[in-house]
Amino acid sequence: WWPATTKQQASISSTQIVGVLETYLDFQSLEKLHHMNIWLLQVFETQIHHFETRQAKKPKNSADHLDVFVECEVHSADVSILITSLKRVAEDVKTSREDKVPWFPRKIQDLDKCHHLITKSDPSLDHAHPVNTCIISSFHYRGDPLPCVEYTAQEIATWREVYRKLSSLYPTHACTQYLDAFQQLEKYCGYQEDNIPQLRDVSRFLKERTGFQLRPAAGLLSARDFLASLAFRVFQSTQYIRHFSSPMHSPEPDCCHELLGHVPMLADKEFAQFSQDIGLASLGSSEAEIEKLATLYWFTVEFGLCKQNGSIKAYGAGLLSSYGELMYALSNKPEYKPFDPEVTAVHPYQDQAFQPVYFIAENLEDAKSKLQNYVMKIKKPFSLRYDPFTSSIEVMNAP
Ligand code: HBI
Ligand code: NLE
Ligand code: FE
Repeated sequence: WWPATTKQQASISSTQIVGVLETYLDFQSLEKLHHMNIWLLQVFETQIHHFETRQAKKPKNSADHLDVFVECEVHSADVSILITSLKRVAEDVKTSREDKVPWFPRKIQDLDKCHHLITKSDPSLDHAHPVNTCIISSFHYRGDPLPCVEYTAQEIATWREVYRKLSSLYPTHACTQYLDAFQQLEKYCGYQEDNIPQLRDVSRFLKERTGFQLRPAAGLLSARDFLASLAFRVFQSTQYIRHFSSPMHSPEPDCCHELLGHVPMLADKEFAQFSQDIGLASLGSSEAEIEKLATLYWFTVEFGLCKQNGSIKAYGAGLLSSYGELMYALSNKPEYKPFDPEVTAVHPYQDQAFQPVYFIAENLEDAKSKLQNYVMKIKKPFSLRYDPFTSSIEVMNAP
């Protein structure tokens, strides 16, 4: 990882990155450079091209102050994620690309470039987070068959516990769309307490229902990459399971969350369209817009509630895969607000424990049309249309 301890400045121009490490050229800085090179190699499949030290323009405390310039090339798809990463650790990040449109996938094959992982915690140190025991899924290319996993007896035991507890709650807590699909999945897709369904089978099932397909993801992806894939009706799904010590809640996605939370809802036509609409809105959007869309996604697809026959039901995947939070969300203890994209998109959320507030939609159709109204107002210098025949994006009035 790019060293977080040194004060840094960086300026970025199109495909060229110049990092200025405000430090002396000593063993420590060489070490840091080495780390940076590994980071660039692993995350961006690139390396440092040019390395140079210069007399600092604005020496601060020390006379022999040096700036270290680092140059490398990255794919244009990676520029915005690199900027975001740099902003986390650098004092000052300047870029000449801020006003330009960030790269986005235009055809489904381009999703091979949408795999940037973000790390929230060290899973080996924190048992609340799922342990990624499989390195499979890290380099999956479109067209590869989805990998099948042989889960251990302990992993199946975790699944069994999660499955049993949750399926006892669904009849009273889940929305009807969920219940319908869940029944189908039990009938046709191997959903049962002693079997963790394989992504391959589930993907085939979804494809027939709504055209959605699964793609294996190695972990939590950047919001930009994750949302972009939704534009193509591709859902990036983890394949490993949560730690056995916390079956009732995991702060990060795992296969229980994907299979029990997301998959049944993605089998619903209305919901599939809603998901794709958020994805389409994210393409070429600014960082600030992505943040709002990710928040909307959070309070709907992940933690959404809706009215149904005079009561409140869950349709959010983060609720439908967590016994603890599903109980809590419908317990009347948390705060409830009506779903309104303008309000919801800027509402703060937290991703480590239960939500303090949930947004209630009138119904899925209403949520969908409210969202469509919202995304129409996002300013972009072009308009987009998804062509389902070629699985590609048509861009109109391109700059
Ligand atoms: N990555 N693999 C994966 N699964 C998710 O559900 C997910 C993600 N990245 C971001 C994300 N969800 C959301 O929190 C929004 O930021 C889009
Ligand atoms: N809290 C959810 C669960 O335990 O399944 C996962 C949420 C992922 C965003
Ligand atoms: Fe999720």
